[in-house]
Amino acid sequence: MAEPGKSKFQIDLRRHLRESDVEDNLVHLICEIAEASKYIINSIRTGDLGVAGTSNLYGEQQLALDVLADRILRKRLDHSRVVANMMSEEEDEIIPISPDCEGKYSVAYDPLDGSSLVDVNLAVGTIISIFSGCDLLQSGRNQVAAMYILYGPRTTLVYSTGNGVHEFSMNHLMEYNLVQENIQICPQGSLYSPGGQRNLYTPGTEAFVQQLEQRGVKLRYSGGFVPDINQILLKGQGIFFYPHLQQKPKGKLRLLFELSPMAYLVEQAGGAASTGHGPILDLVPEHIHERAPVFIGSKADVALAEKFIRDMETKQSQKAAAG
Ligand code: AFP
Repeated sequence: MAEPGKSKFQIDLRRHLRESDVEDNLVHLICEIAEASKYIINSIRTGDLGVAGTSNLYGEQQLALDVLADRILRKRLDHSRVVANMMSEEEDEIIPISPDCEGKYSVAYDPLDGSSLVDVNLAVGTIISIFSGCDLLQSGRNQVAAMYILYGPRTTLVYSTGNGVHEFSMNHLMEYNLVQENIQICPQGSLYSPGGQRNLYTPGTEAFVQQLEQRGVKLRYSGGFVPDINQILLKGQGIFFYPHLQQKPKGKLRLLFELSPMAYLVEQAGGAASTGHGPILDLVPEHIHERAPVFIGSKADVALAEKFIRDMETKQSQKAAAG
């Protein structure tokens, strides 16, 4: 990718997209989102950490930063001229921008995932899922791109348009320059990120975690989906899970805004993303705020989680049948 004698690290985001033959309107859209992140960074660094006095559809109190980040992204997408529909985790309904779908894209986004971590100075991120045309209620396998921006000690951007996963870092001029291309995840890892409450795990998940611990796998969990997934991508190994819990069969994370885009990126990097029973990307959302359980990361670890869950469910149904 880099010209002879020119370090690939001087390749900025727009050039990388163009040299990867990404369609012009999609190049423009991804670069507009990257531009918006510069204003979101500023709001994180200097913004009001208080509450906005409103709550989202989930009844979760919206922080001023949630609302601010949402407004920044909405304005950019609205004025981009290439968006047909958009949907924010912070909003109740799909926001129509243009009735003309031809050559346009629809975007589902979580403007500031993990925002409650900002006031304890932990890393947070923006998650983006992009479909071609007007329809957002599609299987995640139909995404044409997914990306996230991670606001941590460094601000980094990771994207895929279906030809590998590539990481960029923001420099002192607030430009995103290429750090690495074609990130790959090994089949088995040595770290795990267990979300939710362990005492509410179902027997299959509990048995899977005990096996990880017996194998000496290390626990690494920040409480932020973006940094926790970024860790697995950049270390090239590991598994994150926010499983189905007793009385919460769907877990916590949202399919459209969080799971589908991250599953797209992780599968592009050679990993896997499952509900515990099958691929996340095969799910077709019935409504925009659908949740799903998730096991995502190193392929063999995800397959092992599915096996523990399947075997335990078989045992339980046999026990029930035997009365
Ligand atoms: P918020 O966006 O409400 O802070 O939640 C963040 C999140 O959706 C995701 O980023 C984390 O992986 C998950 O919640 C952590 O949930 P627990 O705090 O229940 O472990």
